[in-house]
Amino acid sequence: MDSFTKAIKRYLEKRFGNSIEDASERQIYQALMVITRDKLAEKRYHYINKLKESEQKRVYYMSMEFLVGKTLRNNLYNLGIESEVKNFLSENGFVLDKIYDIEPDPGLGNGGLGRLASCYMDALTSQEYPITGFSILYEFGIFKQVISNGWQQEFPDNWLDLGKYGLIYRSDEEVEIKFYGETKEQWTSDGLRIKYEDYTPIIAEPYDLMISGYETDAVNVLRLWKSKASGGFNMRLFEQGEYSKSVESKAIAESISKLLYPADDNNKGKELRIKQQYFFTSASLQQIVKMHYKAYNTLDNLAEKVVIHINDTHPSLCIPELMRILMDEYEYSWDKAWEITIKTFAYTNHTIMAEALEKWSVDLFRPILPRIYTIISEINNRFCKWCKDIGASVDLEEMSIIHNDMIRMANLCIVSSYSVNGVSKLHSDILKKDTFKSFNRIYPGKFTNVTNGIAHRRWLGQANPELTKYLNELLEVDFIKDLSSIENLLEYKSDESVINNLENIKKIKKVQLAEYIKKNTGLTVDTNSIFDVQIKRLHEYKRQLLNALHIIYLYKEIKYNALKPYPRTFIFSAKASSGYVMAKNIIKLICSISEIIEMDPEVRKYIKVVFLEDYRVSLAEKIIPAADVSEQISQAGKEASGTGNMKLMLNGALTLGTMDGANVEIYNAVGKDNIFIFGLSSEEVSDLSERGYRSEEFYQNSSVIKETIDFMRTLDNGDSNFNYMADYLVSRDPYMCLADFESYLEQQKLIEKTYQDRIKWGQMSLVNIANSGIFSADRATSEYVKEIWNIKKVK
Ligand code: GL9
Repeated sequence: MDSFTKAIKRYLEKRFGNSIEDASERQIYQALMVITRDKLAEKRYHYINKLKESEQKRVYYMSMEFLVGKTLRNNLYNLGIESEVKNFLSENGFVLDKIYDIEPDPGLGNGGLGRLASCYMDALTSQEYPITGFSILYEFGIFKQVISNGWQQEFPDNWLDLGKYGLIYRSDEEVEIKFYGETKEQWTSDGLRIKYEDYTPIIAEPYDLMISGYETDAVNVLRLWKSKASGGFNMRLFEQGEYSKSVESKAIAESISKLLYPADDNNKGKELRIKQQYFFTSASLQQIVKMHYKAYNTLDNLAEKVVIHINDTHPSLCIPELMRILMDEYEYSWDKAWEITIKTFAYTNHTIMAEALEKWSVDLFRPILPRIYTIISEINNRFCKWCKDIGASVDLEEMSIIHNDMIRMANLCIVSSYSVNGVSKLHSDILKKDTFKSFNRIYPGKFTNVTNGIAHRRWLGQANPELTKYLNELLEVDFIKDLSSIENLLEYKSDESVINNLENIKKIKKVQLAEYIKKNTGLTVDTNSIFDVQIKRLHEYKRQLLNALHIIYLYKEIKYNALKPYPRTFIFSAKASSGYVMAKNIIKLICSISEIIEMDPEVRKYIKVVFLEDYRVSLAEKIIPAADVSEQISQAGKEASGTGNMKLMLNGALTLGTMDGANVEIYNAVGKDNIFIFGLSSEEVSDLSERGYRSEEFYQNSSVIKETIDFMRTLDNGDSNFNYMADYLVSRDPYMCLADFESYLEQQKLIEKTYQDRIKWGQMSLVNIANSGIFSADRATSEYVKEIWNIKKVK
């Protein structure tokens, strides 16, 4: 620790010519980032040597998205030096929390899928498993959201400005990626060779982010690739006076890693996205293979020493890329290369939403990646032939990789991986029984489940230090090390003083959030009210609209039926994909409701609506500990798992949810008396849509629905979209909000009643915290380790 503070002082002197007394907060920030990074790099040196010596198997986790969250606090916490650094800074007149605020929140992901990848990196590192993450160094992460007159606006997020201090540039490990051009077969004295001609080379530059673990010697790495033109700019054009053309190719090359696609559960086949996918998978695969060859002098044992995990289909070009490298660069035959490939890859599916299952048109794909296309096509030919040979009565319409001139990436992943898993029990069952049923028939045992998990060290330990400290003293077990031990809390279920203490901590977190709300929206919220929270991407299937409809119902009842409900604060935070018009309309609707209520003194005594802009990891860390109610109200069958549901439960919020994704497992963990469940089941949803869902019938047949929607129309003032949204609900309602409305309402009433029984609510909350152990990312990753990857800790 002494050496750490000395290093801070030295850095300030050398870098800025400043003593700590004269330093600015910005300088302190930079010093802390750099010194922490270098300390981790030094630790990694010892760790990596042990790893190399042991020659053990490693995992490479491929993901287009890693939503890492702020790194500084996490690293100081994990290194166990947070409180010393805090004291040292405060002795010198600085507040560590203010330094933390300077760090940008790296938004290298859209939502759950990206955050899951980061939770897994953290958990695996804490458990000392050898894992390396690979992704793209996006210059601009997910956009910054600003709400203006209720409408979302997007602004660029230039996170590298201040975020770069956490990265280590490894110029020694650059690689070249080939796009376009042609490949020719050429007979040489060694046999048939593939020759690449007229291709466009792009350079991938590696930047490493150190991933620390809790109380461990392990330090893993997230490697992020940045694109660069090969050889600067075109000198020939430059000399001819074509200055702008000479830099054009450079600009195109560098656009590959320019920005994160802000699409959530929706993947349009865009040229730049194919390039991003191939860019980072090719760079990563080239590096993996090279390192392996250097260590073992052969690639024959690749599958024994390496697992490549594909996080959704976005990195699926890893598969043909490995085939290409093995055949074209290391002279393996097709059969031998294929044998290695299908033992190396494992694939996780994260969604069954049709619009999210990636497909590429052959016409778009082939010119950009001609050799890769040939390989995919050959994989498909052989697969289709194999299906016919085994004589299975199989459905090639469903299974063929290339179908109607589209390449279906999930099919490629299933055919080429030894393991395919879903992310909750329900989701994995749907994959087997429905989405991929034919595959499940021909590949018995290939499909498995690993229910998602969360990094409790961040989502409890760091986000809620008050609760952590209290539980530590009470339970006398190290639940931060092993979350399953948190179940000891159950012993205190009948202890009123414990219930009271938990309630007091919740209150502290609500007061903190109320301050943030005041500062950021100007709204004053009542910290005695129920904090009812829905925070996640804005998507119709997640049904923020159902939540909004309930608020409109309450408004009507307060205004016209003298209802005096227990006070409630409805808190929303969500980004909408920039091209998703309906999602933006739902944000507008929520903001309009908020405004109308705020103008009405009669109503705002009871209910308030807060929309917090720019949802991101660091904002989630503020909202989650303060939540009483966790809204997990997706249409059943649509949310593959959800992970916010787990974070909220861990912090003592009670779930109001449908039987969807991991809600089902939360229900099983806490029992029916400690959760509020409503709505159609996923089978009922399927049946109803097969029979033909007509929302208008629900509108006509239910007086409460009719009255609520009719009332909604009266709120329209021309600038708002109440009429438009009312029409949408009555005429379309694709995710069946109206079908579930009455049962949702019933559970909302039950919540209101239960909340007023403070002991009962406190006990339910306690039971939720105590049963959250199974949702730790340590549990989830241990399942990957044992059931899928078969790797060992680095000793
Ligand atoms: C998602 C699912 O929709 C979630 O239900 C799931 O919890 C996560 C992690 O498995 O994956 N799939 C997906 O495409 N997204 C998910 O959140 N979307 C984003 O990450 C934006």
